[in-house]
Amino acid sequence: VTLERGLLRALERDEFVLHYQPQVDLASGRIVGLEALLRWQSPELGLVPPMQFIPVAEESNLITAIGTWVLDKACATLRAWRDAGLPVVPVAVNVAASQFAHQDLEATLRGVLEKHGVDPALIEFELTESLSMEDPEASIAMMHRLKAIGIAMAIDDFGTGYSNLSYLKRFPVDKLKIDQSFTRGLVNDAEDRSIVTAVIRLAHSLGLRTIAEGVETEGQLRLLAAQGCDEIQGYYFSRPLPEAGIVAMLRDGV
Ligand code: G
Ligand code: G
Ligand code: MN
Ligand code: NA
Repeated sequence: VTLERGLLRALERDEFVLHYQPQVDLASGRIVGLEALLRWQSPELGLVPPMQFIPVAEESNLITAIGTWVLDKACATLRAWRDAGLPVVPVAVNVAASQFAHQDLEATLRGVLEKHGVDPALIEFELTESLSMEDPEASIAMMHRLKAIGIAMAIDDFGTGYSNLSYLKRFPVDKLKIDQSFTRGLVNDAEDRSIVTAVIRLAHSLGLRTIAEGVETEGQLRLLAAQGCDEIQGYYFSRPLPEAGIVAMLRDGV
């Protein structure tokens, strides 16, 4: 079967799962968010990472249905955690370009939040710069409509797309995610360090929070803390984990 057919069946047979990676506040050391990361548990192929199927889903029109599944699952999980008395934190979901271009996204988001009775402030959308730049005016209008619902918004992989700063000023976003390619070079590459420093200053001067992705070492963490980066995400603290692992962390109040 083709991958596309497999993805359709995966939706029908409920073969997708969400893993969650903690986002940690550098000042308090506490988990202040989770990024939801999609995996496909295929009976034939095993655990398929998103890099192998998201592009296929984007090319077909399956990404909209998959994106809705992700949002629904994240909200259902947040509701279940709240009902279990766990201290919940906001969940960030990745939004694909074609999903974002879809006018139904606003209604889908409203519907899913209402269905599960989830506070909109507990959902964050991660958008890439390139997504936002495909049709900047339409993107800005959509961002404002989504913000009006009450969710948070972050620019993912910041610094790797078109960094059009005049648009960045107009995006109603809350957070910049420093791409892991810059984090990787922090300790040994003076230029990566300069870029990270500049991005943190830029973000703060625009009133935005910063999170560094792909933090793997204590050295990277120390440099980020010294530069005033707000949050970190990466293997240094935790890999993306299945729901049970995250529940244990939330319960222990990490
Ligand atoms: O989870 P991983 O570690 O492998 O993620 C790889 C890529 O897949 C990242 O660029 C991430 O943004 C993307 N990705 C993960 N989950 C989702 C999702 O639910 N929707 C979309 N559109 N992309 C996702
Ligand atoms: O593009 P996006 O930022 O949404 O995707 C995050 C990707 O980065 C996922 O594939 C996730 O598994 C991966 N990731 C998360 N933390 C680390 C890390 O510390 N090191 C590396 N190399 N990858 C990471
Ligand atoms: Mn992301
Ligand atoms: Na990223």
